[in-house]
Amino acid sequence: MTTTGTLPTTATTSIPVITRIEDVPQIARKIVTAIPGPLTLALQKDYDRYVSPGVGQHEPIFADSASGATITDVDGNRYIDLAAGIAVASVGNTAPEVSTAVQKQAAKLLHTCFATTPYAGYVEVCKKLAEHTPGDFPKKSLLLNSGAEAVENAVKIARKYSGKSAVIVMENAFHGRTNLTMSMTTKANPYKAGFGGFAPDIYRVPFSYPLRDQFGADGAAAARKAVEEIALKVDPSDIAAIIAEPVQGEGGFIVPAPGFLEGLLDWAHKNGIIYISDEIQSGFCRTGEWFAGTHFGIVPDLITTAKALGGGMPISAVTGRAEIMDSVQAGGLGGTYSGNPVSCAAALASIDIMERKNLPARAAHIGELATELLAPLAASSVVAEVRGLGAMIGVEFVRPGTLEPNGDLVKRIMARAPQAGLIILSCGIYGNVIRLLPPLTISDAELTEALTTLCAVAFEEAAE
Ligand code: PLZ
Repeated sequence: MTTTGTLPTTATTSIPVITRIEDVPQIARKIVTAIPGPLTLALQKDYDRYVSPGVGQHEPIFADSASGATITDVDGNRYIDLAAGIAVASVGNTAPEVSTAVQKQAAKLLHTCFATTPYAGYVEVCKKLAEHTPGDFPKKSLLLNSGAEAVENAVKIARKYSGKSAVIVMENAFHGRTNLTMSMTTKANPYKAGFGGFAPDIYRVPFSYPLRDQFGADGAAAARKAVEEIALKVDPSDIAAIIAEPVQGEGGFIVPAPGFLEGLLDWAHKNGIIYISDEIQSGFCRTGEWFAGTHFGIVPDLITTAKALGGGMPISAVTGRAEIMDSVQAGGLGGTYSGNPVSCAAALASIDIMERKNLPARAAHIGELATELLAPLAASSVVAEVRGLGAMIGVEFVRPGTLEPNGDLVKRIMARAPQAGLIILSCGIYGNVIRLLPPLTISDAELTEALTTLCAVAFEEAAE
């Protein structure tokens, strides 16, 4: 049985909506115990005793296995994965080609430290990065382990090349949890509270936020304002780099208005400033292009990547103009484990899947289907906006009929999602955005089941 939505809507047409979770048939999902289940509860006891609470825990679930677009917990409950381990499992969870490549590599060569004894996999990943990242000029790469490390190194390289130190970051940015990248991140809680002193020489200016800023769709005007603020805060001749996520991730899945990034990049280049694009979350096919900046015609000088690159194994990269990358002295960059052979094998297998399955096109399709499926939510008075590029989709919740952020509702939806068989994430400076990052290999049927369920969860929670 389906029930028609009863919430006040801002749209004039009424879309038939399933508003009860139990009315959505479980096909890909399979919830067989109370959530959390008995084995989960037993594990939770040890977790509480032995794991640092600083890590945080979004869901009362312990994963046992994962395949494609589903994750199965230790109690045998199966969830549709709309998080992909924060945009990592873009080629699918435990993709067989990635697992096989990892197993083969693990049996052959686990580690040498690339700087000590190089191996082919690292070089091949750098070649693929040069091919797929934007820009028709010679490019070189440096491989690392995490996103934060990539951002740290991009800043180091920009400083070395330019001989300057100031770094411009965006309001709502997230760049990582190390001292420098935490300092570059906006949100105090949970990322910065109590963790100072922070790194110096970082200046923050507004990012385009079409829903909330005064410039709306006029990205060029938003860029002029940002540039004006930069020049007030620091002399342009002291700036090494400007760094921005082309679509902000943790900050709220914010897609800047057309003209904003272009304006920033143009100003950077006119002032001899290196432009760094942080594509750690938005990169590798997620938005319907290999890299999100391409939607805006952005060709950065340096680009940071991680997450989907490794298909589930830890690896990240800084890729950039050869001239800039060549400015660093030997031994100034890297690390013991950076570009580990097994991670490189995983990255090569992942990139191969992205190429063969044309995952940018798949991401674009997911975006279109998701927009249709989320239309009932978009029309509801508790949602200000459903936005995104390709398969990077945010739903921003507000108090009915206002723009006042509704983080409480998002918390309730998040708490309910596991019982409904969904793995989802929130984001946003006010914690009021549900973000959807499904594996790009998710089937139309799985996506339909997941988003119909999500709408039902949101409607049930909003009606309370
Ligand atoms: N830059 C744009 O999205 C990681 C982390 C969320 P690491 N984002 C998800 C969390 O709770 O820690 C991220 C990102 C962008 C940098 C990073 C940092 O990447 O691999 O987590 O270090």
